[in-house]
Amino acid sequence: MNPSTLSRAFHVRSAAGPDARPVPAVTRFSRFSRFSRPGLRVCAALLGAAALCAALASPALAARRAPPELSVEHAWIRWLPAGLPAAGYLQLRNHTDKPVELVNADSPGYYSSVMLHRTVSKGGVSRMEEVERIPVPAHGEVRLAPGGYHIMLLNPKRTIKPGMHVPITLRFADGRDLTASFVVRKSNAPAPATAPAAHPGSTPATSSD
Ligand SMILES: [Cu+2]
Repeated sequence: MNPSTLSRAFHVRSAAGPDARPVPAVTRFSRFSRFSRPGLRVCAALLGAAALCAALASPALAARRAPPELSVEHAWIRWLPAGLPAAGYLQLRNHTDKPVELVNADSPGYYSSVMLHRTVSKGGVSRMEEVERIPVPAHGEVRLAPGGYHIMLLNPKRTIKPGMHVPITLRFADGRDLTASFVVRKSNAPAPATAPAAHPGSTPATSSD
């Protein structure tokens, strides 16, 4: 122990109060000589704590690895020039035992108005109508695709171009929400091929542009 260490030890002991006396150096060294047994006990305690931490962490790891309850695939936006309304499409899967309902969507920072729409054809005439909810059956899926359900995107807040990725948050009747990244495609681009129902996977909840 060098002099500065000793002086620090003395200082700490003195700070305990005016009556506190510094421990003689001999006593301190004798403590070091007996350090091996308490040291082992400390190590054992640390190992026990590590094991406890691992046991506590494993449920969290399992939860992280669990498949998502809802997932989005093939999310894309059919883009039109000059800030015209665009439509968002996706394949939405419900992996739970209960049906869910998509009731809203928004895209803050990208579109100031987002609605759920459906294209309906009557007498050879197609028109769009707003829908309050889009049901997704238990262990089932719904496809939002041209000619049917879609997310209507109006009044872009910034310039949207093909190739960009736009985050859209899907809001469900039970309070859940899911943000997916929609790739912007030209208006004449074909719809991406949708996967069969058994195909696992999801769109990460991230965005970039
Ligand atoms: Cu529409």
